[in-house]
Amino acid sequence: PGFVGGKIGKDRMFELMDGFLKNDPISLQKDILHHVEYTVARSRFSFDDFEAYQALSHSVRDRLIERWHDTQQHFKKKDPKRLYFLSLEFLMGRSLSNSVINLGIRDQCAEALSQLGFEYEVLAEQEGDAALGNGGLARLSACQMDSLATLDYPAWGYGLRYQYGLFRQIILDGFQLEQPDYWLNFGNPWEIERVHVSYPVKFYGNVKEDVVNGKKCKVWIPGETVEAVAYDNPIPGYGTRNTINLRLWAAKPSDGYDIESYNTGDYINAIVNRQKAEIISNVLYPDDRSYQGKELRLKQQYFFVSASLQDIIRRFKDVHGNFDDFPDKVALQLNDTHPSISIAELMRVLLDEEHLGWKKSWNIVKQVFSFTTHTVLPEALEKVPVDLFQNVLPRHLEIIYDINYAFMEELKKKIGQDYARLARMSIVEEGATKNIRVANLSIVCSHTVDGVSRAHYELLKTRVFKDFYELWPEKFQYKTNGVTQRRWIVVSNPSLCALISKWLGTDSWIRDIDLLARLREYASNSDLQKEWMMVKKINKMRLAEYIETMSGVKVSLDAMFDVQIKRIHEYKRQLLNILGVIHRYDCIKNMDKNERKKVVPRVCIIGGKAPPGYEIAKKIIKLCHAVAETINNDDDVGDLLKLVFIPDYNVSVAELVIPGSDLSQHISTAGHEASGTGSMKFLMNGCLLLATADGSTNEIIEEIGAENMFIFGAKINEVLTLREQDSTVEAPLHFVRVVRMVREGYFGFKDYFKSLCDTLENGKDFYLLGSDFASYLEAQAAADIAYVDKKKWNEMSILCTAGSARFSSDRTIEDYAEKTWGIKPCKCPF
Ligand code: T68
Repeated sequence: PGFVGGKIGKDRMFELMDGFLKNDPISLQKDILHHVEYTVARSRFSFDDFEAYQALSHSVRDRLIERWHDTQQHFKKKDPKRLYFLSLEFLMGRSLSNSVINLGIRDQCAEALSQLGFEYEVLAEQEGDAALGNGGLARLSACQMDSLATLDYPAWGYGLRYQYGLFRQIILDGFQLEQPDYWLNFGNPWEIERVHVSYPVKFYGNVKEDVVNGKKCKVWIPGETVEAVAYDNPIPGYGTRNTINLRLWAAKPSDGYDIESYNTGDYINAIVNRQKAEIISNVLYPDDRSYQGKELRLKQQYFFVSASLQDIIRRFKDVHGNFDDFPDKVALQLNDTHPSISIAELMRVLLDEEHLGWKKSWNIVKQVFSFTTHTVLPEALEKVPVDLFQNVLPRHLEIIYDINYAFMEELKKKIGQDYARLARMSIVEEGATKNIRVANLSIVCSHTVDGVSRAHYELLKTRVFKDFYELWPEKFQYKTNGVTQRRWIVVSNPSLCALISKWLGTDSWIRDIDLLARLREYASNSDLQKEWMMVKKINKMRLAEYIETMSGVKVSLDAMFDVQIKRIHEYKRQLLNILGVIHRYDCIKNMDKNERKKVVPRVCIIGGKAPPGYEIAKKIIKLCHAVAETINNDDDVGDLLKLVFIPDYNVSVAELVIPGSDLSQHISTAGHEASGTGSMKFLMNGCLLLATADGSTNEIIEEIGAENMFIFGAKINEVLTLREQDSTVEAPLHFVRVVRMVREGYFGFKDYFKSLCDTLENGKDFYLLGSDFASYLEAQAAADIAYVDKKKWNEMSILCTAGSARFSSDRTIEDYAEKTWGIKPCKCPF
């Protein structure tokens, strides 16, 4: 469509608008003051930091909107194949700093503000953290959106606009308490409400037979309808005009809702009932990896999937007369199984609404979906009880049964009467309660199944999805995860960013990460090393101040900052870390004065949220606090050892902590972390890794070299055997001793920690802390030795950054675009 601007014409319109917004400091200043007065509605002579943040954000938002419009117009004109990234979780964190960096207006904003008497950094700190996700999976989605925009791919993200994000973690007497995160309280300048983009989403009811055009078909008569309203979040690329969209859906009562109550005159109750519709998008489920049987969770999944597909199909039909081209124009990416009902939903739309018939519909469906799985734990695979499905989505259940029937028939032809294998592969799990296995549905109906690291892929092939791999080996691939260097170096570590650009003589690495490898040449250059160390020191100072504010503990900058930040889970083994700290403490206590002089001082930092219902994880947090209380108040130990827990870990906290770390721990029991992406952020920031050979670590070893890391512990293929031996092999004495200290109440709370100790002893040590303990301590000792040799340490640190290029999400996304989605860049002209 051409220009629709009324009678005045395009040129006059531009004149009136004064062209595009300008990015010099004066123009920015004018815009900021304009927004202070007319958007924030404060006097331009009196506004505070938060109001200045709001006005600045709106000024940045205006610029995002211009680019967003141009990009969408361009996509529309070119009509390329588009990727739709479906994810129930996005951990975006803050948007201001990221946006100004990607728009290339950071310095201009800072200058504009400073003349107005404000400091850019202070304003950036005013922003809350958008935490619409749990952990790795959700932050990965955010990093991938940044790469999709930067690399000019015609892509959109779809998700849910939760009113409550991931709970806030409060620590009271060392115990975790959860508080609601009502993140929208202070407004959200980064979203655009689209009151006119809304779709009805149906639930419950029953299915009837009907005849359309002389052909039998099914009609779903819903029992409830809820309206999905779009909120658009512009995602700007770096060094490009392209700005893509993250469309999040909010639930609103539908107009047709409960008409009967109105008619019966029960006006107040009718309104109250209407309001209940909003519950669907109220709250993000904290990941306890067991949503089985939760009706609201299923409704959330279907709600966002149904609205997204209606939107996608409408956009497609605007341009295309029939569905033949659909697979050439649309790629649908399933971020884990959470959006997988979209398979049945697309099938339903094509069958029941477009009347394309089974064969044609199925032929389309199986060409458009790709599925990425993020877990190795079989118990984390989603299942939905058939009864629940039947009640909430009766027509979808029928369709899934039909898909399964066809699949089982095909399978029998291939493998014969191997009933055990047929039962394992069936989408429907038979048993006391019948379940839909969502992963099986996703594999059967997707053209590609991706793992998130090579090790993960091997486990998928040989264990988790072995039956499916043997049937369709060509479907299985992997794309090792990556993180965006824009957020994790440029935004969060500006000093390092400047240093890298200075030594490379260019800042092109921000878009072309492979250039980082050239730092290797200078790894032993003493000038670079000096500057490198200075940058680390500045970041450690910032972190030390934060630690003191949050926990009251003063830490020495000469100490090695040793960090483990991630969700708390037994398999991630924060407990191993704490037991290691206890061992270190115990050793120091038993040293004489001279021996103590040789100890490398450490600040051990742990942070992360435990799922609210996960008792053992919560006990680990409490243990950390109890041990910290003892160590940090022991004058005997002083600066030689500190243990601190950083509360309410989130994206913004990570941005502060990672640049200030010397060493970071990624110590999951081998074979349990599908990939891990925290390690990549530390690596980029020149922080050394102490890690097990799990998930993506194996690939990091290939890039950095084991000699520049501290690798320990059992390998993936040793874990099963070790587990069988566990009850017969004695745990090392050091291990027995530290566990006994906890068990016998050295740190207090003896009764409370009993069940935690029980997970480690008497053959129950499932995550193999005992059998990995000795080699863990060796790796820690090696880190101490390396830290003393500053030259060596700096060289290793530089080599970490230099070797991190492979772990940019730019590489991951290019791989997906080419091998899984079949999409090409579509660059909006400047
Ligand atoms: C993580 N998974 C993996 N899941 O644990 C991690 N799960 O190894 C990997 O690097 C990362 O995904 C990215 O691929 C998760 O974060 C969840 O958060 C989750 C949420 C709901 C239900 C199940």
